[in-house]
Amino acid sequence: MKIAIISDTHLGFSNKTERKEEALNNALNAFALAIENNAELILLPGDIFDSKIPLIETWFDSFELFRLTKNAKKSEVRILKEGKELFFRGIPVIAIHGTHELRSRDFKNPLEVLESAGFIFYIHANYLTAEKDNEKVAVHGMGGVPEKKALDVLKLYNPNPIPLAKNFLLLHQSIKEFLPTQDEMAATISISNLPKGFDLIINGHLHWHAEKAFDGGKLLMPGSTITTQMKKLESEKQKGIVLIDSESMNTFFIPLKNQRNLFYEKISFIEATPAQILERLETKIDVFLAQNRADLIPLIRIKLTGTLAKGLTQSDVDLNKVLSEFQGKAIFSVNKDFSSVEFKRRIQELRDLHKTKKSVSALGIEMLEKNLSETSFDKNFDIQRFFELLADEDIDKSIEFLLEK
Ligand SMILES: [Mn+2]
Repeated sequence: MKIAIISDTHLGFSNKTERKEEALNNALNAFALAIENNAELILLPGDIFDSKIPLIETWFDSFELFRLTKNAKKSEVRILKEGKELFFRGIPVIAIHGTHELRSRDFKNPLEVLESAGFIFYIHANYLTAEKDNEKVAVHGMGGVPEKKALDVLKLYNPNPIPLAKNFLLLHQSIKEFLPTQDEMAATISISNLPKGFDLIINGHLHWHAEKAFDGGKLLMPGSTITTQMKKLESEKQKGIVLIDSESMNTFFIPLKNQRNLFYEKISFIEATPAQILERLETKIDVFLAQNRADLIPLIRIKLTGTLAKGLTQSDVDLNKVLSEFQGKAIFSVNKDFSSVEFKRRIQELRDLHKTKKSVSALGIEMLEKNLSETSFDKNFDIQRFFELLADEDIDKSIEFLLEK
């Protein structure tokens, strides 16, 4: 049986921006690839929609998308639930909801609506079987739940592979090993928590393509069909669909045609001036634009970090000067996160203060000395005398002394 897996199409994503057509276009491309490659069953591990209450326009898009499968040549696969055959037209689609479509039990989620319209089979904490000739594939699934509760829900669901079939499990959660930070809010499920005995565990949610064999199973993340968060990992991998031959269990990744490129770069500076920063930024953007091979303008994400030259703050770096030059040539996400030298030095001074047992006035003179060394006052300036005048609160005389210099 030829099975196509398409994840995280996020219909309705960015629907107020210039990217408003991208989610549908990429999803149409993905479904067309599945049909071209003779998929007999399509699996969707969540986040078909970007929102749990899609706009009418997004519903309209989704109907256009699912008409592709409905009007395709009738698949020879039979879909059964508890031994009873279910009706469908064209190619059957089995889906779980993602975290974007999660609604409480009192409300219908968008996948239940799609199912009611005859476009998909929706599963949550149950399974369906797909059968053809002597082959049987059981598709189990657990829709996306808040990460904090994910491990508990998975344990409660406790899916069991059924005998004499290939067993697939659809999930839509974070998995600790794929995240950069160990955070309870971000993930509770580890690879070791994944149920055993499944031929393939298919996880949506994480938007980059990855496959990993583990003790007792194999994990497949098809990745999304659209870049939503401009993550570094996503800039290194293409968007596409995964095809599986359930007999051999071989998987093939097929990239989407004409997908938008994402370029990602982190640039750090040391005591930089705004001019230096803007020049580097401009050069980098030029390099990225030259690398773009797609017909669509690329996404460019640049993170600027490090320290600024003395006396400067973040607001002195005006990125708009450069970004407006490139208007219409890319979609930018550029952010600056500079810490000032000034702040770092103060912290260092406080640390030093802790270590030494110098008198307050000795420290005061040192600090004044340091500050003055960064100004145009010459070396002959009598710091000691100036400090004592200040310490004596003799402001008039202090100013007089400064003006003399
Ligand atoms: Mn998603």
